Amino acid sequence: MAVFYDVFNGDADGICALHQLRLAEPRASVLVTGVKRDIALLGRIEAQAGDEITVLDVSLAHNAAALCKQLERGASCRYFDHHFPGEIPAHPNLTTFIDTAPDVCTSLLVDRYLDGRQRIWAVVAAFGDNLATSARKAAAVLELNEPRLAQLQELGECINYNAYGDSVDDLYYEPADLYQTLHRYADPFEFISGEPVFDILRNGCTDDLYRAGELKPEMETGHCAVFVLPDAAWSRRVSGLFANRLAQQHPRRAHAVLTVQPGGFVVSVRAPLADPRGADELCLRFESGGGRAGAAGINLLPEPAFDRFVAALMERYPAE
Ligand SMILES: [Mn+2]
Repeated sequence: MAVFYDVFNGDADGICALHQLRLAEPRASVLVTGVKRDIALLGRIEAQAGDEITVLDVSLAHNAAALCKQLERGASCRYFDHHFPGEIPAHPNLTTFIDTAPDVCTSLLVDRYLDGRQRIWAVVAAFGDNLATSARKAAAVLELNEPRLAQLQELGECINYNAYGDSVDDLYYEPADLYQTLHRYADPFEFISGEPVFDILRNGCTDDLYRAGELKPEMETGHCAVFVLPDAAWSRRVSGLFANRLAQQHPRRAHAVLTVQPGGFVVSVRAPLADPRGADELCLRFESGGGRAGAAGINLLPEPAFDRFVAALMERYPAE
């Protein structure tokens, strides 16, 4: 019997993309996911002829070799993503929905595919990916009032928050479990008002953001700022959301949030929201760097490279 594999990023965009798709096309499937940083997900499966793989919100560039193996074995694959794909393999069993425009996320691509049938979850995801303008645009037809939109934003942020960590040990919930809990709710407002998992995430998020908010920037100009978080589980959980919050508070400034880890730092970069460009270029100048124009990162910046990174950030986002 054919097996369905759902391979998705463990962040809000990945989870909401799959949620939309499986609300529209219910199907028992094998779930393959992990923390946000776990992106080499396709290598974890061995699909056979006739099996169907759906991939959501993980870069094809990091999965191309594994994807080709699955296709050669006779599996078929639908691939939805908004990260830089590298060269897209040409294969009759591969269908791609890839768009790297800075104002789309994978859930908005799935929304396009579904003609907006589960739109509200694309709104949640876009808020989670810090694409508030796109989220509001997508939400227009839903005619939600401002407090409701704010609730969806908080939900997106809380789901997203749960994906950040070095491993699932840092997280409140394994992303596959969070997806399964969420998937019982077609209506996000019921999840918000009735699901204890949401309260736990919201409280965790508030506590971690409070701690991060106590930190002073390591470096700050009118155009960029650097924050360094200590080597702790709460730092790893909150680093992405903290970076997004900084971007919202200072839309003309670029931000780098560095989290200390043995040997160096994990780096999250956010380009200025007012002109979301350059984060990927900056990070690609360092080994293990990658991402999108508006949001990018470096998996391990060695400690001696700290000054070089700060200089590169200031050079990319100079004071006029
Ligand atoms: Mn995404």
